[in-house]
Amino acid sequence: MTILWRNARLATMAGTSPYGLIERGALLVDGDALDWVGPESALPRALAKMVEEEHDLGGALVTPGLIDCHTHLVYGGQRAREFELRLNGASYEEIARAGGGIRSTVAATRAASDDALYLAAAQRLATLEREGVTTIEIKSGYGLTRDDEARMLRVARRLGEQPSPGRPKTVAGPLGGRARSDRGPTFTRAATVRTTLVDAVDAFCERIGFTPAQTRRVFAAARELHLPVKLHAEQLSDQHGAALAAEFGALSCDHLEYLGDDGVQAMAAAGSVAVLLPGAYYFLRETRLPPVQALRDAGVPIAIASDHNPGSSPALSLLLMINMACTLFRLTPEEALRGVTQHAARALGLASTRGTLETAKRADFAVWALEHPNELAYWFGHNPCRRVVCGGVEVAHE
Ligand code: DI6
Ligand code: FE
Repeated sequence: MTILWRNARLATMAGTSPYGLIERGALLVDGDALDWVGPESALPRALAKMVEEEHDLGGALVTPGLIDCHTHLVYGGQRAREFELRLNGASYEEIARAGGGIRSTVAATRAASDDALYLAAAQRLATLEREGVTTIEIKSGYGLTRDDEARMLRVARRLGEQPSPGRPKTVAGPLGGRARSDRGPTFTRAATVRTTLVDAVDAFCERIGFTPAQTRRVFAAARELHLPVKLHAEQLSDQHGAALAAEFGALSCDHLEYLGDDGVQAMAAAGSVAVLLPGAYYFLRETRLPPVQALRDAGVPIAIASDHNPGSSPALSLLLMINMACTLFRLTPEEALRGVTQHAARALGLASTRGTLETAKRADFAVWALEHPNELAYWFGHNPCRRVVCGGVEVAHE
């Protein structure tokens, strides 16, 4: 089926012009891919003849489908009580050390059935999708035994591959098999057994997570399995995790509030993406800002994600993260939008097929009741997304 989506203002996010804007643009979709992208007037006659269905978008803004490149969408329970404790004076790290925090989510996740995990995550996913998200990464890491990690990963795969009726075509991005606490060796075996469930390996390198030495062991195991790595690095302290991850050619290093200049340079040399997570910064009431200007100066691509998780970022709006990346981290609206499209795709190792509107990439895009892409950073608490197309198929929303 060849479908023409025409009369749109396209923010392709390709090339170097602002937002890759194309006025009165058109997208020709063949199956799940973009067959042609450009100004409507330039559509070659031979291609125009092949059009079987046509949609006039009435001048609406179209962007690539948004990509949430760092989430922990699958877990049991929630941690509102912990939020209360923090507001009564306890710190995030204190709660973790006292056996709450991450460990309480591990217990709730182990206790939940597969279906309960699936249903809760599917609802969260539907919320993200309604804002134009077409690709997400889901990390495991709340199982911490071989079987429980595999269970989380199977639920994540099911979210991507078996959409429920009426909610067609959700695409799950790479799953981060991810590890935490002092259980590195256990996790490593889990990854070994279940490589078909894992697209990348992540770890939480922190005083309350893996030590750098344990992280190195996890990464060494990932390398043997030819799996790319990424890292929760320098969120609460500088463990020089980003430099370690860069040694392994990390796809991305995420959080980075405490990243030092050595880390910035190592990431630049390795080509790693800096994934900034304003939801976690905000929800933990962090005051130390990630070194945005140093990352820019070094030419490190910056992505933005929700980090959706029950402890440090129960956020289910990538649009709000775009706004917060601008207000809290001082990204420009264009940088923030590249952060959830082009650079987010790169953080997942999917830059060749997703993240921009270009010929031969996947037909993933969102239609907005907006005039200009800078409005995606401007409004907050408002969802101007009108239509979502994922893999060439329009996603129906109730
Ligand atoms: N990812 C993590 O592993 C921690 N923060 C983050 O961004 C822990 C999340 C949690 O508290 O459950
Ligand atoms: Fe995270």
